[in-house]
Amino acid sequence: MTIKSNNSFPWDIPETKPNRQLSEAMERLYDNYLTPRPEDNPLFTSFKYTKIEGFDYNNHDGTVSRRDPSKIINVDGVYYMWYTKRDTITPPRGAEQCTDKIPSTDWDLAEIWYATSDDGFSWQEQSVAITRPPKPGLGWRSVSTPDILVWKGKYYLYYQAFMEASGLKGDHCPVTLSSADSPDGPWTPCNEVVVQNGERGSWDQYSIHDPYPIVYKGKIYLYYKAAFGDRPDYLVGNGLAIASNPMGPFVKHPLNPILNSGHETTYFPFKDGIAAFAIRNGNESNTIQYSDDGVNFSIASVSSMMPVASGPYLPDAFTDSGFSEGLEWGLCHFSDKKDPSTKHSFLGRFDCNLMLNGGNKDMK
Ligand code: AAL
Repeated sequence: MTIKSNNSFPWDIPETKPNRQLSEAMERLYDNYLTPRPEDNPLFTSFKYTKIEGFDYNNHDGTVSRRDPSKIINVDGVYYMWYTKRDTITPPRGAEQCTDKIPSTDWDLAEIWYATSDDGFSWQEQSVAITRPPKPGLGWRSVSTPDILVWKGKYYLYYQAFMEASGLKGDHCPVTLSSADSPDGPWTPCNEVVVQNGERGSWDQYSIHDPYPIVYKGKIYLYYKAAFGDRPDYLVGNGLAIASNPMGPFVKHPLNPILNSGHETTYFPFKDGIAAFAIRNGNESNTIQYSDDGVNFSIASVSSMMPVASGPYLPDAFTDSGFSEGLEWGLCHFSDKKDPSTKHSFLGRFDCNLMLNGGNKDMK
């Protein structure tokens, strides 16, 4: 007798294990056969990448960089996105050779700019949104890696505020914010640290990177990345800090780190929980994870070629609707090997199928 597996396998499998020796693969199949196949798994997807139009990418000498795009929002039919832009007299030359004009890293001596689009494929760079304040202002050396929060009709940009050249001691920085009444600005800096580095000896003592706010359970859930030790490519983790208003106080979750892997942060409301990309670093890199409480994540699927430093378009990132369908596209880092001018820019749009009822998940 065979039973219809609920995984719509192309073939039925016997209800009970045959009483003969099985290969390890067939043992695993029986042990996990209720686990959905990737193609049927709502939190599995592959990714497709498309070069975006509109930015001037003739930057063969690395003096200009665009990177670390924010989440994308849509206001009155226009898509908005903020990102790190560096435009310096030389390419990055490392901590030993950097000066007040020569950057140490790709995100040193940077500002935060924004761009708009009608279709998500062709973008128009608008202007600078956040400039560096004069020394010793917060972020005087560099402001980078922004993300957006829309809260009670106002707009908030959270970003890394460097008080020294990245790389001098490490990639050390806290997070601050600027606010505006319109996505086109003008932006007013709060001139305070809103997510503090951890105390001495804590996992997030050196850097609070990639601030990523969404609204969940009536509060602001701000996810971030930090590195155990002081090298950003060392053992990294993601943390969570929760606040009742954009200026904080942001209270770090006692279970931090809440992801044991992952570099830049990408989280999205999914069903009544929160899903996450773990990319680039760690034992669980290249996984898509899910939590039903925004804190305790487990691996939902293993993927590949995941978007690096992605800024997804999430229509319900701030609606706190209690039930979300998922994610379909966004922007990310994407260098075209054939085109050296893309080395310091994100040119990529990613498309995926992380929609709850999105059908076959294997992007053709
Ligand atoms: C990015 C992010 C943070 C780091 C650097 C710029 O990919 O992880 O922003 O500081 O790299």
